Amino acid sequence: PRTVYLKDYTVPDYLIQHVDLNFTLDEENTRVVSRLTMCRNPASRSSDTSLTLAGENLQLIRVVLNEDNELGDKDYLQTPDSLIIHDVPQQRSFVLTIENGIDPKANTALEGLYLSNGMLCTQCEAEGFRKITYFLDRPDVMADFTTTITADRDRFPVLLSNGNKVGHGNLPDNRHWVTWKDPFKKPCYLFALVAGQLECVEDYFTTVSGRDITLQIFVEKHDLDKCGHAMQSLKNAMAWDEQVYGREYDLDLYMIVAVSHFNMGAMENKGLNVFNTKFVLARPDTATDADYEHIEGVIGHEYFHNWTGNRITCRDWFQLSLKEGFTVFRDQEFTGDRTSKAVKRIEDVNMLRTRQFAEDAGPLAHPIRPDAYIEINNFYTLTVYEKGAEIVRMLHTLLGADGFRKGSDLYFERHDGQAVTCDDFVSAMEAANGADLSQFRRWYAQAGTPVINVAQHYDAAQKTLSLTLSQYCPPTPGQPAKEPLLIPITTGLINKDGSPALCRLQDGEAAEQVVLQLTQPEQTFVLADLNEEPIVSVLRGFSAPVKLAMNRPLDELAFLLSHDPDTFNRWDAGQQLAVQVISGLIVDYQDGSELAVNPLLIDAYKKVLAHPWEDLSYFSLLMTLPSELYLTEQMRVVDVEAIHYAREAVAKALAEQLREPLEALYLKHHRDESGQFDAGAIGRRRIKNTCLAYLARLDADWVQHWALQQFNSAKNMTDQLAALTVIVNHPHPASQQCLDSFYEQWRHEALVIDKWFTTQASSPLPGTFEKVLDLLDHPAFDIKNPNRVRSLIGAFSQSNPLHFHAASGQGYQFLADRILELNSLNPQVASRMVGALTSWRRYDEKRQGLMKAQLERIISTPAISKDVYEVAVKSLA
Ligand code: HT7
Ligand code: ZN
Repeated sequence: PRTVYLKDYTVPDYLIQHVDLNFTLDEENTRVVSRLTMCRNPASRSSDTSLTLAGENLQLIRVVLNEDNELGDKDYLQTPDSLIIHDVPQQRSFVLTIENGIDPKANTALEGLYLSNGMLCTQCEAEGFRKITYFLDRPDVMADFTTTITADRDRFPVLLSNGNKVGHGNLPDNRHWVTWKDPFKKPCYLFALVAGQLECVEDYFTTVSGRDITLQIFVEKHDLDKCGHAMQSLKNAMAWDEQVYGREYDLDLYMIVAVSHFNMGAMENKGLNVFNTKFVLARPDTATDADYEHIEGVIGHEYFHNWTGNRITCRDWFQLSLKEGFTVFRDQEFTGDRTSKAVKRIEDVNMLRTRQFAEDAGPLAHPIRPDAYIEINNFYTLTVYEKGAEIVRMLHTLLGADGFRKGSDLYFERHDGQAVTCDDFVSAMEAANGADLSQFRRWYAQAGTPVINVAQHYDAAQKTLSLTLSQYCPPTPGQPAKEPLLIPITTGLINKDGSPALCRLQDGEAAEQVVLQLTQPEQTFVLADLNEEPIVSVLRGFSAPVKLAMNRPLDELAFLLSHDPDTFNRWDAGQQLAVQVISGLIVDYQDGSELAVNPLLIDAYKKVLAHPWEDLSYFSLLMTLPSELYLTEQMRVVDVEAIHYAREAVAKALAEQLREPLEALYLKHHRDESGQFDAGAIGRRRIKNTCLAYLARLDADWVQHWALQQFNSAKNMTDQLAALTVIVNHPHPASQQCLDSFYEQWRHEALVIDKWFTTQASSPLPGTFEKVLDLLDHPAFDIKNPNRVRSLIGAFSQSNPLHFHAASGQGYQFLADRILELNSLNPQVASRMVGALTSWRRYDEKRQGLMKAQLERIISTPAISKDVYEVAVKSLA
C-alpha cells in the first residue's frame, strides 16, 4: 500500500466552484448524477492538463464535458481508485457531468452511502465521498453544494441533506423529490444525505442576535421518547458557544439524525449531523448517568465543529488535530462547565494517561500532526484527539483565558471560509498576544510523552525554595532524538499545617500558584519568601501531558490527599499512594508472599470517607482505586494476574476494614431518584454504587441480597447496571437469572443489549472466555453492527486484561479470528480491534510470541485491508 507524506503536499490542480448532485435512491442501485463546475487552480504549478478524480466501488455510466460532449473510452482512464480525464479546459471554467451507480446494501464498510435498518445514510469523513461519486476528495477543495434527492415516498418519506430545503414535489409512481442548498462552501467530507422512515422531534433556539433556529432530531419511531436530553444538550451547547467563544450558529436549521450502524461516535456534516444512536438516545431507565454526560459532550463536540472544523477546515488530513484537538478542548470545557470541572478534568486525564500514554509509548506513536499515513482512518487516534486537546489547553494556560479568546477571535476572523493548518492556528494565537510560540510548535511535530523530574532544595537562610525541573522525552518510531519543549507546569505550595503558602518567583507578584515555563532540558526556578520548607504541588490541573517522575514518600502523598486545594492533584495524590501500595503487592504476589495491605492506605481512605464532601462524584473518584489499565502503564513487564489480584487484595482490605462507613454511605444514599439528573442525584448514585462495588468484595450473603434488591427495584439504568455488574463480577447465585431477566426486559432496546454484552465480556470470573464464545452465537450478536462488535469483542479484548491475556493465547487467537472476519466486512472497525495486540512488547516472552504470531498471521492473510495492514505491520516493526 502507498504511504502519503505531509512533505508532499501540493495545492490542488483544479478547483470546484459548484456541485450539483442528483440522487435517485434505491437500496441496491442508487443513481448519482454529479454536475461539477470547475476550473484550473491559478495557484497550481503543474503543467499536466489531465484531471484526476478519486472514486472507489463506482459503476461509471457516463461522463459529459460542458453539457454536450459525451466522453468516450479513449478520453478517460478508469483505475480501481480514480477516473483520469486526459484533457480538460485550462483557460476557463468547465462543467463536468458524471453519472454513476452505487450499491448501498452491499456497503458493510459503512463509508460512503449505506443502509442501516432500512434507512440510507452517508459517512464521508475522511475519504468516503469518493465512494459516492468521482470527486476531488480532499478537504482543501471547498465548494457550494446543491443536492436533489428522488425516492419512493413510502420507503423514504424523509429526504435530508445539508443546508436549507429549497424545493420539493411529487412525481408519478409514488415518488417524490427534495432539493437542498447549502449556502456555505464546504469540503466534500462534510456532505451528508439521509433518507428513510424517520420521525422528528422539533424545537428551536433563539440566537444572541435574535434569530430563531429550528432544531430537529430524526430517529426511528420507537425512539421518539429518548430525544429530550439530546435536544436540551444541543441548546446548551449553542448558548455556551455564544457565551464563551462569541460564536453564533449560521444556518436557520440544525438537524441531527440517529443511526444504528455507525463506525464512530458522530459526524459534524454541515447542518445535518449524523450520530451513532448511542450518543443521542437516552431515557432514565435505558441510559446511565455516564451515557447522559457523554451524549451532552458529543452533541456539544459536533455542534462546536460548526466553527472549528466546518467554517474553518483542515488544509489536508495531516492537520486533523487542528479541528479535533481544538474541538475536544471545547467540548471538555463545555462539559466541565455543565457538570463538575474537577470530575471532568480527572476523567479526561485518566483516559489520557491510560490509553493515550500507551499509544505514545508504543510502536504506533505519532505526533498530533502526523507526517505520514497509509490509511487516514487509522489516524483518528487518542493522540490526535486527546493529546491534541491538551496542546490547545496548554495554550490556554500560557496565554490565560482572555489571551486565548483574543487568539481564537483572530483565528476565526482571519480564516473563516478557508482550509488551513495547525501552524495558522498557532500564528493567530501568537499574533493576538504578541507572543513567541516558536518552541511551543514542537508539540505538533514531536511524538512521545515527556518525563519531568523534579528536585527541590530549601534554603532556610535565604527563605527560598529552588525547584529544578528537567525534561526528557524517550525516542519514538522515526524520532530517535527529541528537542526540548515549552512545558507549562502549574505549581503551588502548601505549608506543613496544611495551609496554602504563597508562591513568588523572583521579581514576580505573590500568587496562590505559578505557571513555571520549562523550556530547557534542565531549569531551576526559585520561589522566595518562604519561612518554612513547604510541600510542593506540581503539575496542578495536569497542566501538561507529561509523566511526573517524583518518588514521594507515602506520608507526603497522604498529606496532599488531605490538603491540596487543587482538586486534580489531591485526587492524583491518592492515586499515586494506591499505585505504590499495589505495586508492592504485585511483587509480593509474584514472590508468592502474603498480600498485606499497608495500613497507611486504609487510613488515608478512612479520612476521605470521613470528610464532608459536597461534590459526591468527586468523592467517588477519590474512593476509586487506579484501574488495572493504569497499573499496566506503571509496570515494565506487564503481569495481568499480579495486577488483578494485588488490586483486588487492596479493594477487599478496604471493604473489610472500612465496612461500617461504606455500609452507612450506601444506605444513606440508597433512595430512588430516577429521572433526576442534577449533580446532586448523579453524585448520590455514584458514591452509593462505589460503596456497593467495595462491599461486594466481602462475598457476604447480605451484600448479594443488597445487589439483587437494587437490581430488581432499580428504575434507572445507572442503578440497575451497577447492580448487575456487581452480580456478574462476583460469585452470585442469581447471576444467570439476572442476566436472563435483563435480556428479556430490554431485548427491544439495542443500546441496553450492548451493555448486556459488555457486562458479560468484562467479568473477571472464570468461564468468561467460554461465555464470550457462546455470545458470538447469540441471535442478538451481529458482526455487521459496530456497536455490537465493540460491546462484545472490543470489551473483551480492551477491558478484560485478565482473560484476554490468558497464558494459553486463546484470547489472542480469538481476537485475530474476529479481525480477519471483520476485515472484509468493515476494515475500519477491524483495524480498531487490532489495537489490543499492538502492545505485545509490554508482556512476558511467552505472551509476546503468541501475540506476535497472531499479528504475523494477520498481515500475511491475502486481501488484508490497508487499514488493518497498517496497524499490524507498524506494530511489528
Ligand atoms: N469528525 C468525525 C470523525 C468521524 C469519522 C472518521 C473516520 C471514519 C468515520 C467517522 N465518523 C466520524 C467525528 C468527530 O470527531 O466529531
Ligand atoms: Zn470531532
